[in-house]
Amino acid sequence: MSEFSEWFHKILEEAEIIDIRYPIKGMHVWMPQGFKIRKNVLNILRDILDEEHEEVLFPLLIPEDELAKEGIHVKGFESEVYWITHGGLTQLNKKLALRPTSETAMYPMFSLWVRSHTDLPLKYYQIVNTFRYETKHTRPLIRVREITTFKEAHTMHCTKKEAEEQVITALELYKRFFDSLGIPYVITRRPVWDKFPGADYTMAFDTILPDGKTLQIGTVHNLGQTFARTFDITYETASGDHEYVYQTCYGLSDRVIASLIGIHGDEKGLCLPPDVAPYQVVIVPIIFKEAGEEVLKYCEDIKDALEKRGNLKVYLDDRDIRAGKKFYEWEMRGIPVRIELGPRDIQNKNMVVFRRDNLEKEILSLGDDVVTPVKEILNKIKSNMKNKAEEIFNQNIVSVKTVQAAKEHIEKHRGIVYFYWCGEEDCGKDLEEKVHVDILGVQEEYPEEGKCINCGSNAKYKTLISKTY
Ligand code: A5A
Ligand code: MG
Ligand code: ZN
Repeated sequence: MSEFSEWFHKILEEAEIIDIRYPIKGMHVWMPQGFKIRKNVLNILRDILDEEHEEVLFPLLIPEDELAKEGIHVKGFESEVYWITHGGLTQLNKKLALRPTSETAMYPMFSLWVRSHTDLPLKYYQIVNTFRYETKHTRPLIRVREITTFKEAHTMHCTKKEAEEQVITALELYKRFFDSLGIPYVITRRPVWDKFPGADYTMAFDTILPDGKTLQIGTVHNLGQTFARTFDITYETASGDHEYVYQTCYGLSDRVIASLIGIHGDEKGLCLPPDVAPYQVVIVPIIFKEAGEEVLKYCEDIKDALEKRGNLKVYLDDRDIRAGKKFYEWEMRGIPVRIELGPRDIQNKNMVVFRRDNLEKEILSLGDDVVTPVKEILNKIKSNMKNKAEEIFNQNIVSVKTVQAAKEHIEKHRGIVYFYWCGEEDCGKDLEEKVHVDILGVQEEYPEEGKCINCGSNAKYKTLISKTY
């Protein structure tokens, strides 16, 4: 196990994010702290999506014949599908698949729903669990067999152009989402051999985890008319003709939470952006026998103000254990701000504010307005965390001029390496083998008279490679 993977497992357990001891490989239990983080992340996501999508909920099970209809799609997923064969003692005459993703559950219904061009565009999403019998090494939140938090959006449009524009829109929505979590990313178009089964093309977001390997954290697919033809999703145009719709779909998963934890965490444990932390503030009263009640009263007033006027989530930790133990626990759990308050602070009309992100203490004056300065600190934490993550991320993206240099850099430093490439599949796969990496994808940027780093023919794309999860 790598150092990061050890840290990751330890923190998932100690911070009570998930319990991985559930007796099915790749399937885990969300614990209360983890569940709170997940809920807060989903709130942000729903707020963004609800601006232009509607949320729906489809059944978990997909009939065998529907799943099999789209040939390329089913080929891509056949080795990963879980099957239900029995209802009680009765063998089903039609097997039922646990959805690995919901195209083949949704699109037969879309075919019933879409009638006229006036119905379009339609933009739906659902957040559900999906099942994939992954054969690669499973890892909590990163590669699971029950993806417990699968957000999939599905859109339909009249024209090819509109679908292409929706891809751009989806990328913008995801950028906003990742930005708000301080998760840095690169966006590339996946090579043809790595696109979503059935898609015309796939755009992907990748981030870098602390061990230098990249993690795909979101994908946006332009499906063209492939599924529309298979599932007969047509609309009537203004002139009365019947046309197939153009479709897109885009998805996110538990990996968002994995990267949130991995990217912001440190040797003390979790470090959570204020917007998704279970509590933004924890108050620890420093109690000595004589002054206990007065200190607690002050703490409760602060909690009240922060909650009612500040609309913050606050935990007053008045447990009868050593303050040092509380500090350790809340630091490990990544709570952004800790307020410490004892008799001496009250005397001096001060309170101590500890920032989890930079481990620094500030003294705030007690009395007048505690809400504004605490909110300011939370904002600083948010932007500091984002900047820090981006700085490290950018340091881990470098350009190279030769295959040998790519190989040496990746071996030594991991991260993302980029160069110019011809775009040919044979050359690309040869490159992947030589450098022991994956081609993440390409960006539309041409060198004036550049040559492919590998085969020497004309270069077409800026191309990013890395060791991937
Ligand atoms: N229907 C489309 C959106 C779809 O299924 N796309 S996808 O296959 O690319 O999955 C969407 C996202 O789910 C991926 O970008 C990846 O971030 C995540 N994902 C895929 N398999 C996963 C797994 N086994 N565990 C955790 N996350 C996974
Ligand atoms: Mg897969
Ligand atoms: Zn080439």
